[in-house]
Amino acid sequence: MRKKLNTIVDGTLLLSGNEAIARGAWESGVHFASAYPGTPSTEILEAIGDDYDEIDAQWAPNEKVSLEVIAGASFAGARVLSAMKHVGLNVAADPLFTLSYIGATGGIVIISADDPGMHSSQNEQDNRLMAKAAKVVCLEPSDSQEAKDMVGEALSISEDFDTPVLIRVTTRICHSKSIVKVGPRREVPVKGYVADIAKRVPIPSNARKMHSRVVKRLKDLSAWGSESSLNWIEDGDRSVGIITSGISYQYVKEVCPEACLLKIGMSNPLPWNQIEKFVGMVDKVIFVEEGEPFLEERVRSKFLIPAIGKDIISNEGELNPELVRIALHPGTTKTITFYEPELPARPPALCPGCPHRGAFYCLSKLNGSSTGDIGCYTLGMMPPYNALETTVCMGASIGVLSGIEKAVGREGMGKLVAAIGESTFVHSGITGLIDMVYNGNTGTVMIMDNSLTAMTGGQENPTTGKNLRGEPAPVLDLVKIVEACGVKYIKVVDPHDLAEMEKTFKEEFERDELSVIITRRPCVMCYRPVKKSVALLDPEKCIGCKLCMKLGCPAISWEEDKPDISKLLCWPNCDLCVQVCPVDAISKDMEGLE
Ligand SMILES: Cc1ncc(C[n+]2csc(CCOP(=O)(O)OP(=O)(O)O)c2C)c(N)n1
Repeated sequence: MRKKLNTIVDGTLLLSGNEAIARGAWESGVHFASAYPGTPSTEILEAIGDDYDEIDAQWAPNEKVSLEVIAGASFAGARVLSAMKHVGLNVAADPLFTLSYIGATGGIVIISADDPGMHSSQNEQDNRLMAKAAKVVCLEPSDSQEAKDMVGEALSISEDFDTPVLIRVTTRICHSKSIVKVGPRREVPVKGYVADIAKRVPIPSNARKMHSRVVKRLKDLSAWGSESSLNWIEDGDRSVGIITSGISYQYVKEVCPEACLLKIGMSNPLPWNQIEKFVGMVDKVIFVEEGEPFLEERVRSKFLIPAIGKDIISNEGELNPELVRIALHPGTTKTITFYEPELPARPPALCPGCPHRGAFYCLSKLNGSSTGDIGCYTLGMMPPYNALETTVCMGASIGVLSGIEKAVGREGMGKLVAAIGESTFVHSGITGLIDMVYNGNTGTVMIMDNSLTAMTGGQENPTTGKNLRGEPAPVLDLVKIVEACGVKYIKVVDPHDLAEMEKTFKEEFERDELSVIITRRPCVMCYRPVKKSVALLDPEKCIGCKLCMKLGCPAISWEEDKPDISKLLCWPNCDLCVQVCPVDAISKDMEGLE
């Protein structure tokens, strides 16, 4: 459990955007929240779980389910919040697009945490476009204060206009801290469930009416937005007017504090009357926006004005004040230099003692490999293993493996298995496995169960026996689930038992039927043994064969002609190097270090 929030000084708190969103949910009477972890959104639900007991909060197995459960709670008149990273909204897109038609009984706020610059994501995706496609309101905060306030605004809009509201934040907003004025919780009674078939069952005859209502809703919202304090004009030198939103607003303010600008807080639907007023005020418009030319394309398609945007600001990566300064004042020579310390390049690596290491070591030793998924084990792609060859999206490893088999047959597939973590398997791997059973595939799926959603920082999931708040929860039995999918050959193996792991792969490569290997050992970062036993090298016995280097363990480095094992990095309960050394030169000091 985290500590409770820092004490309020004069009614303020220093909060990250994520903590501010959690606070906003609490202050505005949210009753129920659900999320699936994903950077940079994860801390929103963690903060609710840690600090706000009045909100019933829970992890969902995936984002689609998260949105569906909050939809249900909204139908019953509760105020609700669902949070996810940008790619999570793709998973939740199916309910989102229809929920837009159905609307909200209790206010619905959905947080999409986008990741420009791909600090920890597989793509850059500007979910303002998703909001537009789904025809839902999109709000864009530019600091923690707005992030908090916009949750309350979003819930009111949602209830007043009968629509889900998306709050689109970005990594920089989620993780930076700024001062936030806070207030008490406002209790909002749950309205209660009242059946309304015409409103909530979009068979075509109902859905057509719903669609007309949505079109009108967008028009009404646009008119409302022009009067709302969500969007504002700051007057200045009118030879150039800047239209901006989100974090870009802060960069503009830093670089041109006196600029004439239009700050868009509601980017879907756009406040057209206000925009018309603004473009009429200025000689030329510059769009400063991170990501896609969302504001630019829409405004330019409506008003024939001299304007520039993406021709001077890239749609790749994150913006920063320096990039904005160069774009707005190209002639200036004074550059702000941030002295970045020169750090040695450090490729990502599985942690010392990581349970995934044994599996990838054996796979690569046998010249096998895997179609991969998204989790810590994606690092199986790195040398020295080179044992993971594809990653598409969460859950795709299994479908990709079966597709390869369909294309080139069992022979052509060779020693390829699907590698997927237990959280990802529950998220969206199960259906791929069912597809394999149903369609007669013969490959091997390896579920790498480290009893935690490790990559996002160690969240609980339905297999771990604990809920969001760390309280006991029923354990989803992976073996029984896999069995129930129709798989006959299932083996649970400790990936740190290298002999057994190798034997298991060999057996499954030979087997002409679908099988599942569950590699089971807890994540070392989250389940730390008390005693820290360390590996010791006997230099007299070492023959310099470098087999231990093949483990790719960060604790082992090569020094001239012998390995060096760092006592600091060497991990308790791991003896992989002891197992691979052919001459017993490595032993484990089980007495451990203090
Ligand atoms: C649709 C989607 N939601 C969330 C994420 C964030 N994310 C990346 S990996 C991962 C799960 C990792 O857990 P697990 O599969 O158990 O593997 P581990 O990291 O524990 O080895 C999550 C939630 C994502 N990339 N895509």
